[in-house]
Amino acid sequence: MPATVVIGAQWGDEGKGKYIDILANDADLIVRFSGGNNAGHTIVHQGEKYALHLIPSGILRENKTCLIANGVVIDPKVILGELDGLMRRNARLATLYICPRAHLIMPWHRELDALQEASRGEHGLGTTKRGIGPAYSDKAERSGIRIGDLMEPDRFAELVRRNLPIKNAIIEKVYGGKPLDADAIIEEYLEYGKRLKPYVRDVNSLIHQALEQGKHVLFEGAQATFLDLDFGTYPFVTSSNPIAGGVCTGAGVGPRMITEVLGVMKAYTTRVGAGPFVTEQKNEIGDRIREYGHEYGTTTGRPRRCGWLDAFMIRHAVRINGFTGLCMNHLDTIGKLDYIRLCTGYRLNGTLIDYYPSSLRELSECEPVYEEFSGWPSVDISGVRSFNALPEPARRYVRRIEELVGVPFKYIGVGPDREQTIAL
Ligand code: 2SA
Ligand code: MG
Repeated sequence: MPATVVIGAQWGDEGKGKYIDILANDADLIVRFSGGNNAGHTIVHQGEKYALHLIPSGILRENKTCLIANGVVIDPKVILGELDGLMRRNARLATLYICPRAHLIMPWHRELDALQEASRGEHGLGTTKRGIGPAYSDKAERSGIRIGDLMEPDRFAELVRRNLPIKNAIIEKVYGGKPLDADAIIEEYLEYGKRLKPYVRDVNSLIHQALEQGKHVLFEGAQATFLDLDFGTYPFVTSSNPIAGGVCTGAGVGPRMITEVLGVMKAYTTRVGAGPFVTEQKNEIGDRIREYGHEYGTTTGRPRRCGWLDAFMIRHAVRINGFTGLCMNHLDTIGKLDYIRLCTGYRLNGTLIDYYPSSLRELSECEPVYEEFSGWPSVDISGVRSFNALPEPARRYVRRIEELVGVPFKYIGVGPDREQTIAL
């Protein structure tokens, strides 16, 4: 019963979509288990581009089943918009099911996300303002509203009427915002509920049955290890557990059922939003990585922060997720530099440390220890399809990373296309 998990090993935007797409070929079920529409992937299918945030990447494969499990927070307007977009283009779709246990993103969550973020001023987290944090807060606080509640109109209306006065008090009195109207929300959401009804099914039992029948289940990670609520650079994190363990709680799968955990990383490091970044290069090196790697946000176009690869950080991700293999993108990009640095460890007050600091102050005081490699700026590797055909400096860089993090590479990306991949 193969169950494969794909996880971001850094701060997101590692290019998980490419490997999920490759692996979806052999999967029967493709499952989202954490996050919400703060994730994003573009799929190119028969020359057409589709931008999706909530629906799993396998949706354009007719004979597959795509599942949105309990750990995801769902903005019904967004998911229906994605479905409409797909249907308008007459795409043949996979079967899609949504878990009744998944929590809803309500209009007050979006409102509060924006108000909270604005009130933080220079201490802002740089959230995506999609209501992700407030929706997970309500889930933990036990005042959340679930997809299953939306299937029972009376119950849903009652929950909105019970919740909204409290949320409106906060919106108005704490943040000076405009209160929301319960009737309008109930009407709007019940309409979404009607349209979502055919998709709602007990997703957890579908996953269990598939695994029992020996089918292949692919768990599609969103966000990344260092954005994890517990293990990321708190508070500059998202409000869910996008690590491998998140599959257990986010999809109801026991740890022993997971057979493979793949970590996706880039040959350097990037980060969007605020927070510490030990190997950041706020200089010409960072600018060149950004230009060569087109490191600008897909939705907002904002430039990403860029720096050297941090193998100490990846080693931490290996431990937390129990990676069985790694996939690395942008080996072509980093080789365009004349020299490459690789961070092998952190020095704090002059001493090498053997743990990833939980304190942001400690993290900001850490000095990266680097090893230097030569690049291969005169060799274009974008057409290379076998490891042995890579130039010697590229092979040396790859092998050293494996040695430092203790996990072998399974795939290496040498260009954006699915075909521009070396399988090891
Ligand atoms: P939020 O909106 O509450 O989750 O924001 C909290 C912080 O988390 C960051 N964040 C992200 N950073 C990078 N990539 C993200 N998502 C996609 C991915 C990106 C994409 O999964 O790869 O490909 O479209 C993501 N989601 C949240 C955010 O910047 C805040 O710092
Ligand atoms: Mg992404």
